[in-house]
Amino acid sequence: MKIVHRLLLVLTLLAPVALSADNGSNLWLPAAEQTAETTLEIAATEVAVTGRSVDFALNEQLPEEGFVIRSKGAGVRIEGGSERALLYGAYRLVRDWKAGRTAATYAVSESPKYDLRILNHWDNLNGTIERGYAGHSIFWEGGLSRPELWRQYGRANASVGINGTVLNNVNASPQVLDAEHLKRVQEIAAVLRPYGMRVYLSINFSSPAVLGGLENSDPLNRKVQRWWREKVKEIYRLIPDFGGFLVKANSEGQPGPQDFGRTHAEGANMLADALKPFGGVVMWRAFVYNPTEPDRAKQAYDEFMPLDGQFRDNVIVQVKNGPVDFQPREPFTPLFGAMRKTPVMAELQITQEYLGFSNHLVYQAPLYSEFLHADTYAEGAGSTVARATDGSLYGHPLSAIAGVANVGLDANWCGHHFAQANWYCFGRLAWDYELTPEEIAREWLAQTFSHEEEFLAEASQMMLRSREACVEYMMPLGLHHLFAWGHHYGPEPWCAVPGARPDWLPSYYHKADTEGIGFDRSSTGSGATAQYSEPLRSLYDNVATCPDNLLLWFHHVGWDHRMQSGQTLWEQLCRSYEHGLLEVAEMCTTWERLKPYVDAERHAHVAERLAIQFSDAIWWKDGCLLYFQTFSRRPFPADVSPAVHRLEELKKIRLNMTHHN
Ligand code: BDP
Repeated sequence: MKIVHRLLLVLTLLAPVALSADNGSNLWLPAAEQTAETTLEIAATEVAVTGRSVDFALNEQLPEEGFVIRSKGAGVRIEGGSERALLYGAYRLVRDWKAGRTAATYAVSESPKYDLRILNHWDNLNGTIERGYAGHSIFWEGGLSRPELWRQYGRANASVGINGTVLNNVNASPQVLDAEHLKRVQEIAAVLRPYGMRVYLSINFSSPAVLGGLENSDPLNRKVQRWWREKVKEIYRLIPDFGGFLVKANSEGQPGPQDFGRTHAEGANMLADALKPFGGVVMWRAFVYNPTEPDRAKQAYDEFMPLDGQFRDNVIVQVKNGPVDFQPREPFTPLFGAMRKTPVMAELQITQEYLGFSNHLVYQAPLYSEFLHADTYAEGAGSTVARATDGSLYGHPLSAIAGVANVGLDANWCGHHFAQANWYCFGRLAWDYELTPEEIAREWLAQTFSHEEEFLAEASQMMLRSREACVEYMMPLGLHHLFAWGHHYGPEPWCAVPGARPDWLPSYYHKADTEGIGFDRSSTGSGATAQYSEPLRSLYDNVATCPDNLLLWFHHVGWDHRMQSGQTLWEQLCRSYEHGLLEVAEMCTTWERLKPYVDAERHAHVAERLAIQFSDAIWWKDGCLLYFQTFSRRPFPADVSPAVHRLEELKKIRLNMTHHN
C-alpha cells in the first residue's frame, strides 16, 4: 500500500447561494470552481468542501473501483483500488456532507455491482438529440468545443459512479468515424478521463461501404474486416482507453449483418475481433422487431436465443428492460436470465420519451428497481434480473448497465429539475441496486434542495408515488403503446395511419373491441408467456393469477371481467385513470406547500410543469376512456369524474412540438 497523497484541508466557506435564483446548473453538487487536472487532484479538491482532513491511499487488495473510508483522528482515510476508486470515495464524502448526513465516524466499504455503468446519448452529429427534451447536444451542437461543460458533465457522472458514455445516437451516422469527428471524440475523452469515464461510440454497420468506399459491409468479407481493424487502430491511437462500440443493427431500418445473410453473432464478432487486442467491447443491441410478426414482444427472444453461445467474450447483448419499448410499465424482457452463455446488459431509458418528456415529474427509481429486482426464476427463485446481469448468476466476467441519457444544453441539464433525479438514480442504482428508491430520493433531495426533514418526508413521497401515478394516468393495467404516432407525448389509442407499419399503431397493442381489451400473449394467443421460466410462465399465462398491473399485457379480457381487486375491468380501468389524475393534483398541492424550502426560481419552474402534467393527465384520461368507451359502451362509475373534453376534439390535437422540446 502506498500513500499517494496527504492533504490537510481547511474548511472552505462556500458563497451562500441566494434562495431566489438557482437555475439548477449545479445539479446535486456543491458549486465549485475546478482547476484540478488529475484524478487525485480532483478528489482532493472536492473533499475540501467537507472541512475534513482526508488521507488518500491506494490499496491494491481492494477491487479496482472499490474504496474503504475510515475515521482517522479528526479526519478520514480513503483507500481505493485505483485512483478512480479514490475519487468515488471522495464523492461519497461530498454526498454525505451535501446531504447533511455527515457521520461522526466512518467505517464504509463500497464497490460497484456492475463493471460498466454507461450513459447512451442519442445525440446526432448535427447537434439535435433523438428523444431529447433538454436542448441540443453538449457534444455536437454547432460543432463547438465545450471543455468546461464536458468537465462539469464528467464531474456529475463521477459523483454517482457512472464510468462510461456513448457519445452519439444508436441511429448512427457513419461520419462519426471520420477524422474530423474522431478528433472531437479525442478531445471529449481527454476532458472526461480524469473523472474516470471512458468514451464509446455507436457505429453504423454500413460504415465500410459508406465511409471506406468498399463494395459492401459484409462481416465475412475480408476487406470489410480489415477496414474495421484499421479503423479501430486509428481510434486507439487517438484514444488509448477507448471503451468500444454500441450497435443497433437490422432494427428499425438500420443496416446490419442480415443484409448479407449473416447473423447478429457474425456481425458482432467481426467488431469484437477488431476491438479485442485493445480491450474494447461490443454492446450489441437486441432491440429488433419485424412488422410482419404477430407479436413484437416475442421477437428479441426468438432472434437472440438461438445465438446464445456464439458470441465472442467481449460482446455484451444490450436488452431494453421491457419487451416492447420503455413503456410506463412492462414485464421484464424474457432474454434476461434465459440467455446463459452470453453476458446480457440492461438498457433503461432515462430520457422520458414515454413518460411526458421533460414536462412530467416522474421519478424512475421505482421503475428501475422493480425491474432489477424482478425474479426471472431462470435458476430457481432469487434469479433476479440484477443477478442475471451483474455477472453473479452465470459467472460472466463482464457486466454492464446502460441508461439513455436525458442531458442537453439546457441550463439545468435535464429540462425538468426533477429529471435530474433520474440521471442521479440511474447512476446510484448502477453502483448499488440494493439502494432503495426512497433512500436515493432523500439523498438527492437533500443535496439538491433542502435537508429539512419536513421537506424530505413530503417531497420524497411525492417522488416515490409519481411513477405509479404516471402508469395510472397513461397506461394502467398492462396497457402499452397508446401514445401518439407523431410525438409519443399524448394519447392516441385511436391512431390509424393508412399504410403504416401495423406494429407502430396502438390498436396492434390494445386490441380493444366490444368484447374487451388487451393483447392475448398467453398460450391461447401469441404464446409469449412461454418465454418466461416457471412459475412465472404459468402465473402470467393464467388470467386468474396474472397480476392486475400486467393483465392487459398478457390477456384479452372482457369488460366485465372480475379483477383481483373485485371490481370489473371497466370500473378498475376508469378508476385507475381517475386515481392517476388525483395523484397529480396532489403533487401540485404538495409542491405548493413545499414552497418555503425551495428557491423561487426552481419552485416556479417545477410548479409550471406540474400544471402541464395535470392538464396532460386529464388529456390522457379523457382520450383513453372516451375512446375505450366506444367499445365498452358502459358509463364511468359514479365516483369517476366526468370527461372534460370531447373525443372528437381530442382526435384533432396536433402537437406543437416546440412547446415541448
Ligand atoms: C424507440 C425510439 C427511437 C429509437 C429506438 C431505439 O422511439 O427513437 O431509435 O427506440 O431504441 O423507442 O433504437
